[in-house]
Amino acid sequence: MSFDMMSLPDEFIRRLREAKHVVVLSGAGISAESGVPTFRDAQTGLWAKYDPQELATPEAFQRNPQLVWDWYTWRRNLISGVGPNHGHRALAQMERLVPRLTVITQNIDGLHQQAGSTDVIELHGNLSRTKCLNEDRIVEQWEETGERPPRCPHCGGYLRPDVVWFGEALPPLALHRAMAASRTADVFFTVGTSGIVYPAASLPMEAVEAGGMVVEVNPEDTPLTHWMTYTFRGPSGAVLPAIVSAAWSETF
Ligand code: BV8
Repeated sequence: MSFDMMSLPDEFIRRLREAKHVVVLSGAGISAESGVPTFRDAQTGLWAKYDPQELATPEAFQRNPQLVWDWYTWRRNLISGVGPNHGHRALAQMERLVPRLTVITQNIDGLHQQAGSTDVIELHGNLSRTKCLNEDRIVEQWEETGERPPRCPHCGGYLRPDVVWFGEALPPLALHRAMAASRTADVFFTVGTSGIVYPAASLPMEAVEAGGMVVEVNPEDTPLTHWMTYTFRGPSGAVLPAIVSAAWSETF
């Protein structure tokens, strides 16, 4: 699906070109065109009968560690087979065209970094990292005995993915940096997020309060739409490249 560049208001383009600091809050939607199902889309196959919001909790891991471990293994294998899409790459390109661009992502797929973005704040962790449930420290190697979840080589406790589950605190430094970036954003994009999960969904309001221009890139309305200066309805893989072309076409 193409996106009509002509529908980009001149005022939007002017403020984007003049921006000293652009901030992007991304959600699962930006990875949809890479083939990664969004967090709230119906899950496929074996996992269709599970609610991701139920599985992504310490309680679920406590109750059935093997089920939760297997769910994340399925997701890790799915992510290992995909790459960044035009939306991720447009943000990596925009980073080279503005003085400073910070990507704050709720995603755990590492696709922004693969696309070339260098200032990425991972609010909810990263599925490529594994940590010990007891010691809460990253474990890079362990003995594969076939037991699922595998055991920590230091203490024998269960290993778990290094992601933030519902009811768990976000990494304090990541949240602090995300709040600080949002308060200094001249332009704040939300891209591909349903705006349901907190405290991530509170970040656009930080930008609004600080006088930033807030822009939603999403195919449908969300609870954040109300706050937006501009909303561009379409897939991020089409909208973001159109924005970069419209704002910096003379550089191509
Ligand atoms: C916490 C990692 C406290 C795991 C995830 C108020 C304040 C604080 C907390 C709360 C609060 N109110 C409620 C809470 C509790 C809870 C919460 O927010 N619940 C919600 C459901 C109401 N928050 C928490 O528990 C957080 N922890 O606050 O702890 C605390 C403090 C101190 C000490 C102890 C505790 C932790 C939240 C993190 C949870 N972990 N992920 C994993 O991935 O398995 S969140 C999960 O949802 C994913 O990370 C996902 O990214 C995130 C948000 O979803 P979206 O990214 O928006 O994805 P979604 O599918 O919903 O939407 C996709 C969008 O894309 C759609 O709009 C769609 O239209 C669009 N789209 C589709 N195709 C495209 C597209 N867009 C563009 N292009 C396309 N092609």
